[in-house]
Amino acid sequence: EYGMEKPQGYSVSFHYNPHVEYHHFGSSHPMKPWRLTLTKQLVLAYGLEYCMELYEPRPATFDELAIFHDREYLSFLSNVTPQNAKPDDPAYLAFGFGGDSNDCPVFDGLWNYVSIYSGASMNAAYNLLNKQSDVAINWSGGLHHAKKNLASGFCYINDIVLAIQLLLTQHQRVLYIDIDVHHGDGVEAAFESTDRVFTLSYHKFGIDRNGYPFFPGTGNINEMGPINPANPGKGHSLNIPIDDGIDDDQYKWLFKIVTGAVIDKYNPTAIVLQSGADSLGGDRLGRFNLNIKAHGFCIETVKNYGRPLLLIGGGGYTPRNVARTWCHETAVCVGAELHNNLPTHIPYIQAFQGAENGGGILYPDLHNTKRHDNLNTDGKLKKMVEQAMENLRYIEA
Ligand code: ZLS
Ligand code: CA
Ligand code: ZN
Repeated sequence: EYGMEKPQGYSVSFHYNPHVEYHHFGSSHPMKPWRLTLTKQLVLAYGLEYCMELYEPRPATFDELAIFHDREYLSFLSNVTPQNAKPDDPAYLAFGFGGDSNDCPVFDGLWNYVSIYSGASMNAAYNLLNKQSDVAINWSGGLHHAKKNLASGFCYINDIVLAIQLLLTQHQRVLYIDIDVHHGDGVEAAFESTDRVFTLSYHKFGIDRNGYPFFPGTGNINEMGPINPANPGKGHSLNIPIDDGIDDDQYKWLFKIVTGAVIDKYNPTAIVLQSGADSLGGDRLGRFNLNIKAHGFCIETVKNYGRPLLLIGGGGYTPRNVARTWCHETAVCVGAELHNNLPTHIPYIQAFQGAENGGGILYPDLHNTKRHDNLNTDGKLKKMVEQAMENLRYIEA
């Protein structure tokens, strides 16, 4: 049945509804669902579909989304269109749409878009629950900023929270790890009152020269969930604030030591990993300086713990490198090594060719696209790790 051997009893599933690709936030908006087309083309060109089970999930329903989100918010989201939107309607701004930044525009097919990516994360979670797969992947999800009644930072529905809620029906402790360059604030907030979910986010944190904090402005090392003696969720969030320009070796060291300590101490029975690709060097919005293989090292490290793993996308604003990274990480999951020369028969091969687009290879050196000096010294990172270890004291043995 399969073109390649897969390890006995180890299975990876890929949850993808291609209709997600055809949605547009607007021409100047950095979030490009089209990056998912590029990702899929690379995955298929390398033949990775023969190493995993493919699923085409249905969109989530209103009632499924209401397990986390407020119904009033969902009613608004499911009815608003570019034609009927009234930007002066108080509900419009109160629910996070439009505004000065216009991070969350109302676009054609918005409801369709959010139900498709959410349906895929939920389908992936069910696959883990049914033990149909050991690793379930949804690159279209990972929208970690959405709150129960608020759109924020390009995120309208929090598919991660919905998937974790499903995992909680069978798992006593779920670990959420977030390597997107932005703080995973929506997931952290959703589970701030429970000790059954531990959230761990690595992100850029700090005030820019222009006086604005890097979005969303939260996630300092001392933010660990409301420290109220009556809150069982106290101390069950760990934030790792990082400065501009962190390099491969520093990030790998930090990720391995901190994530390892959390997994050893919390001992989760399922893990959800948000793999936002905006932590790569050369990202349009990001500030870090990671190469593809250093980003993939995080996925490999987590996968090697052998717990049921839900792997989801997130940010990523230089589409050709998002596609390269998520293709590489799909290969990491199935245990395949990919040759550096891209297969020549890929549709959209031009997107990867030419010196400025990575020269037709899978692993271009993204340090070449460096735009941010490294402000992280080894000394500062060591201090932060010490603080992080202290923050784990609320986890009960
Ligand atoms: O984590 O930084 C912001 C908000 C503002 C409001 C004030 N003005 C002056 C600056 C922007 C504070 N928003 C961020 C959101 C980043 C969301 C990341 C999502 C995720 O990766 C998960 C998927 C932000 N950064 C960049 C932009 N917004 C942005 C850049 C360019 C544009 C075009 C479209 C829209 C308006 C012009 C836009 C937003
Ligand atoms: Ca993060
Ligand atoms: Zn991001």
